[in-house]
Amino acid sequence: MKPGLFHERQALRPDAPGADVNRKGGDSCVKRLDVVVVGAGFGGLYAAYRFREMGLRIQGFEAGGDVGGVWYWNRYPGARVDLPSIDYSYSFSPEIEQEWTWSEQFAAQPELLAYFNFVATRLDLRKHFQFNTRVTSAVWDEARALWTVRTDRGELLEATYCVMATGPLSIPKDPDIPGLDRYEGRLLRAAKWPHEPVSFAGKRVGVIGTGSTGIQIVQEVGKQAGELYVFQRTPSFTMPMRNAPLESDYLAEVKRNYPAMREIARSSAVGGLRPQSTRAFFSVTPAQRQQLLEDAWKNGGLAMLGTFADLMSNEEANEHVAEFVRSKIDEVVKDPVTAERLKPRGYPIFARRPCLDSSYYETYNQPNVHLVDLFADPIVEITEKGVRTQSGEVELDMLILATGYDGLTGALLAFDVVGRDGRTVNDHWKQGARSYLGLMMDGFPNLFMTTGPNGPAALANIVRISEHDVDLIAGVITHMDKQGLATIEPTPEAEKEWMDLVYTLSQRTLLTKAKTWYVGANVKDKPQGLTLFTGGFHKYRELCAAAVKDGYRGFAFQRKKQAVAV
Ligand code: NA7
Repeated sequence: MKPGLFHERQALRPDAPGADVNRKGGDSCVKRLDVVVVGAGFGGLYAAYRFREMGLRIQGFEAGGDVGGVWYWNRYPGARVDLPSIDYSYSFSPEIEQEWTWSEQFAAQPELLAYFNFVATRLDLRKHFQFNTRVTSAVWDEARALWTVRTDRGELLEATYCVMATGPLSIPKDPDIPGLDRYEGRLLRAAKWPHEPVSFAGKRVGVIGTGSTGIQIVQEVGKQAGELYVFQRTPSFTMPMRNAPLESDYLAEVKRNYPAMREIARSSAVGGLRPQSTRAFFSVTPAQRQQLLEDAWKNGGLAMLGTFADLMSNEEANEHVAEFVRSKIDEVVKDPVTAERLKPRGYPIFARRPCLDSSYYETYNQPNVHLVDLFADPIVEITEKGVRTQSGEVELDMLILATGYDGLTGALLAFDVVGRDGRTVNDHWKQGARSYLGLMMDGFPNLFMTTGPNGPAALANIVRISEHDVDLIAGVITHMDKQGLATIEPTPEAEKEWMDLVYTLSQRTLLTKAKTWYVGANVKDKPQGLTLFTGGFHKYRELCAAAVKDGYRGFAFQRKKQAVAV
């Protein structure tokens, strides 16, 4: 690895950002850094690596006990990524690409966590993080142009830059159902799963939630539980994953071709290798359409999304595809009443994150698995013994919550982030999350987000977005150092223009037509609206690159002052 860009020069400068200083007063010792990184998932780990290679003094904080982000927490049975493993991995290190070998097309959580551990160990990244630590506040110090950061362990740090690599899905959400704290059986949360194995054998188990997480849990726990009760409110569309082991010949070819494959991924709308179509749904005959959908169903994964170009813009085309999936439910599920209840209706397919399964619908043919349709029979309360719906109480030994996340904005709103003039992110986002390029907010100098709201997060490969965002931030920091600049932030006009673009593009897609975490519909009192850039990852990259090339268009800088008081 190359020595860092700033390393030698700054190491000689005692007043350089990054030098430890002792300050007199209330806080006896304040650690002075260049960058505080929050989160040790894909974004945070890469940020630590990249900034260290630049010679920056960094400190990372992570609430979990180790690296991995969502894959550290989500240890529930059946947890698995829904993108091909070879796509869902870092591209920044050819060494890692060559040394790591994926075993399955869609890796399960233990393998994903092993990957994180491998990367962290191989690049010696753990030393930059303090684990089991939550940042509780980050406050901008206008006079000294730096962030003061506090943690729940009582630390106080000062840093020129803050990078919030907090991820779009890191604040799990309990259901708003009365009585949850009364339940005396074993309560399990998908997003905070125990580290030791959980046995369901002979147990009466309930699962609330049938998004990606609930579906993965149901098909796995259904095999083991004595009785499984699935409490379903909105049914999801799910398609066959068709997971398979990766053959060594194929892997060897992948390893030979990684650079080209990554370039294709970076140039695509989804930041991945999934083929996309330019064909409009009604441009081919009904028989051809049917054949294309059948082929995609057989191929598995998200192939269905790549069958036609207009599935997310043409409601009629979308409904045809939805009906195709409903017909598949009829083919698999033997009981017609259950089949009917499992069929999603009233929102476009793919407007909620499409789920991938291996035996979800088949699970309902098992005599021990019971679907509770909460539209017909809503939950009234959780009792000491189980779940009471309108029709009666279901007694349960274990209750699993797979009820989703306060997505995109939850993590940054969970602690106090205070920018210029005492303005908080809560204030700034009162009417909905705002940002410029999904990366920065007006009034919050030197504070960056990776995979932030109003970027393409959730709609494209999160690893590609994370790498892109960290590289861009690294470029900004290098530029500022060279130019002697102290602060960067977006102008209000640039932020407004970006938000107008995000809104205009969102009106062209059907993504706004379902009640999902994408639009904030799953969190009470959350401002509603699609805070995602729907123009595609390739366009997002182009727009970011153009802004940088154009002299950091849309950003305002301030020069370093002569003397900085300590
Ligand atoms: P999701 O997709 O947000 O799913 C959460 C599920 O929990 C969904 O079925 C909800 O039904 C259900 N839910 C939430 N609150 C309740 C209450 N009060 N009663 C009954 N059911 C409830 O989260 P996931 O964790 O599955 O997936 C998140 C992302 O991870 C996914 O998009 C992929 O990117 C991977 P509702 O829809 O609100 O009727």
